[in-house]
Amino acid sequence: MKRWLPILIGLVGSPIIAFANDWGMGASNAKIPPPTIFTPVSTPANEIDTVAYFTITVCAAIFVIVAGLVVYSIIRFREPPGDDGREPAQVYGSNPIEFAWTTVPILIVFVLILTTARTIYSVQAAPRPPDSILVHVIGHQWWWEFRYPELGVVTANELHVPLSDRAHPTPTFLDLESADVAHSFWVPRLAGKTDVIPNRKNTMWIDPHQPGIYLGQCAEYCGTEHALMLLRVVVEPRPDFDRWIAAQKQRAVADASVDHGRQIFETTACVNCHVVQGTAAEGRFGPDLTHLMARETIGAGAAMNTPDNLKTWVHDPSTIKPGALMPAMNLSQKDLDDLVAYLVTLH
Ligand code: HEC
Ligand SMILES: [Cu+2]
Repeated sequence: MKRWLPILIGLVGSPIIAFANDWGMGASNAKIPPPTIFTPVSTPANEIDTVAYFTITVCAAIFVIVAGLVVYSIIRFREPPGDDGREPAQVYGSNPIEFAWTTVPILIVFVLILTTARTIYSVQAAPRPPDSILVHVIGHQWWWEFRYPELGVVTANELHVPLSDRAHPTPTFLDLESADVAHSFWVPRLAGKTDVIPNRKNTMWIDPHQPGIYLGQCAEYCGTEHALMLLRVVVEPRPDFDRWIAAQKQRAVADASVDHGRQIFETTACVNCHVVQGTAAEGRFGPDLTHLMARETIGAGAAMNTPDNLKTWVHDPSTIKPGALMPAMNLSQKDLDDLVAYLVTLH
């Protein structure tokens, strides 16, 4: 039993870890299909799906042949009753056998390399068409910043992109950069992982064929809250996407009933780390809050965006996301209530 234990833990443990990552962590994702590479809805993910199935098929065939030969040999060449126990004649240095078991694996590996290389090339070489969307993705510990330089919009953690019609593709091209350490941008149903490396610009693209919400996650260990550096991509038909862009471009309108909360926001350290367009808040260390309420989650998918969770978050982010790089703000209960009353007006 002892010898089997590590193997058993590996076999049972790795799927559990994978599932926990997909479904267990962060805000409730019950309605969103789990992220897997086997249900692709975008060309780069489709290509990966094809290579993955091809590789699995080749490996499965090798497994069946090798395991079959082993089982056959065990049964066929058992020691017969009354055997004298002497070794049978041994064969050394058979050139045909040596040749066969060297060339066949080399050929198989070569085919796998060529198929993979062709896929990588066809995905990476795709030119950027003129009517595509451009987004700068900036990885931060532990959240994602999304900037649309051609549309004048900045948001966080929930990337909105238009549906890409196969007849008239409107893909989204992503430039990926890091504000601190290495991260990796991964939305399994849309494309492969792309590393996000300090002082380097990597690129990738997606052309989602189906509207919906697609879950993603940072895929490169980047510190304490790596596991809660989630993201979602909201794919919507072009008119909805245009409406979202128009709404994001609007500036905050002062609502007199939440003046006190707004005052607290503007006179507290919040302004050093957050932007609210149209106010004194111009900090870029944390997510842009101009349209905070347009997001379903806070803390990069750590919790749903409800007034209660906002209160808990602003009071002490580490109760929701231990180690998050926003300090506990230690406001009085009244100030906290008023501040959150202001935040929930940021549509
Ligand atoms: C030292 C910088 C800093 C200060 C000061 C700060 N924050 Fe933050 N804030 C952050 C960072 C960083 C995050 C992202 C944390 C994460 O997701 O890991 C964040 C996240 C948030 C979020 C969640 C946004 C989202 O979309 O996920 C809200 C809301 C927020 N802060 C409000 C406030 C308010 C209100 C104040 C002032 C009372 C404040 N913050 C002060 C750095 C700061
Ligand atoms: Cu990470």
